[in-house]
Amino acid sequence: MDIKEVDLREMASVIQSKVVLEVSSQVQSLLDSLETTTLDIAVTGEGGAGKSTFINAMLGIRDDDFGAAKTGVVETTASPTPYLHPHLPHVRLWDLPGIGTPSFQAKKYLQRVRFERYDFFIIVTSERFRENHAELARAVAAMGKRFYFVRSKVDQDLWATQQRRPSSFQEAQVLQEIESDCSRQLKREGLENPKVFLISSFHLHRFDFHRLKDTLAEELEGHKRHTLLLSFPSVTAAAVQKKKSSLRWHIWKKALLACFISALPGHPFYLNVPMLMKTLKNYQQHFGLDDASLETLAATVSKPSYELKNQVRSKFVGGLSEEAIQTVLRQSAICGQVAATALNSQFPFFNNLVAGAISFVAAYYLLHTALDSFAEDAQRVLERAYGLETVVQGSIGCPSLGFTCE
Ligand SMILES: Nc1nc2c(ncn2[C@@H]2O[C@H](COP(=O)(O)OP(=O)(O)OP(=O)(O)O)[C@@H](O)[C@H]2O)c(=O)[nH]1
Ligand SMILES: [Mg+2]
Repeated sequence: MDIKEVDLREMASVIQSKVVLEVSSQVQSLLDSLETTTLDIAVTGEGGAGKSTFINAMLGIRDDDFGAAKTGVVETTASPTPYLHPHLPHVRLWDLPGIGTPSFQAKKYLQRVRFERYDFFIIVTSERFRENHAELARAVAAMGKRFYFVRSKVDQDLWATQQRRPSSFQEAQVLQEIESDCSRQLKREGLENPKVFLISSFHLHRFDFHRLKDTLAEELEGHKRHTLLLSFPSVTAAAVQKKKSSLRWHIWKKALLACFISALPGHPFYLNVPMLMKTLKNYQQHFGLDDASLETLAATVSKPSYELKNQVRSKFVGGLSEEAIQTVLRQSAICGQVAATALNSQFPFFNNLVAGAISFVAAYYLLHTALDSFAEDAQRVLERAYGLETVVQGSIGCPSLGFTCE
């Protein structure tokens, strides 16, 4: 594995002729700003539309987990309530009060829920979009924020339609009808090109969830995009790859920092292993390979959790000891001798830090190898969990209700 050209270029622009301490603090603050980037997502709609269930599904937690949004309750949330992402405390999904009353006034509503704190709004309905939804969307846009429409519970629609017309039932056609109907309603209310996503919170890997995630990521910038890609569950193979690419982008910073810290006066001349261990643990969580995430996924797809856990084969999973990491680092350093030499020739800066440079290469290789193996595991887990359903459309199972909508 070579050190990527793009990484070398970015490193060069940070390092230039600076001294170790300056570079180290610049890289640290780059990473800090990445890790503390906030993402505040407002989820709104009428009472019972499925807002809280959608929030829990996006956070990858079960309705009865600690910290989950309450679902299926009669009374609607009275004031905006934040739900924190289990691994990314700066990501919050806000359950907003319902918008269903006839006297609804969008501007007042937005003032009351403090619209300015949200990055964007998701407007949910489980039926048709109505005047209130359109009015809210217009007011959101007038305040300089983006909005997206989610038509929830489409699994229910499919099932109901199949019961009504079993002989002519075609899933793709029903989905198309729902989508056209939603768009037509919103256009009638004066919204041009509304973005509507069909979702089932019980089957996030189906329908439009991946498209919603891609659209949101495209329309966010820089750190927020990275945060969004990490925070949403990866329910398709393509989503796993996007998450991997987004994490890969920052590996050189982690590796450089680990090597700089170890090269600073007073530090023994080896890598900052605890920092690397923490990074590996974070990767594992981002790919949903930690125990809690695997248990949740197993419960969602009604499979025994050991079936999913058996798909996790990376040697980096499950708290590697410092010693084990050191061994891997030593192996990586040997593999990376050639790259280390190349690195020294590009950055004369490293000449005085030969051991540091080798450490950099070792850390860089370690993180790349770990990321690749986590992504492979995540892909295997998805395949075992959803089978061929990792393709986006098709038949849906409704295990909790004891029937199959095929
Ligand atoms: N079949 C199906 N049912 C869903 C889906 N999403 C939510 N539900 C069900 O719809 C009911 C209401 O869901 P909630 O998430 O509590 O709805 P809400 O919008 O938060 O409701 P309020 O807080 O009362 O406004 C619950 O019984 C959910 O299980 C879905 O995607 N498919
Ligand atoms: Mg609710």
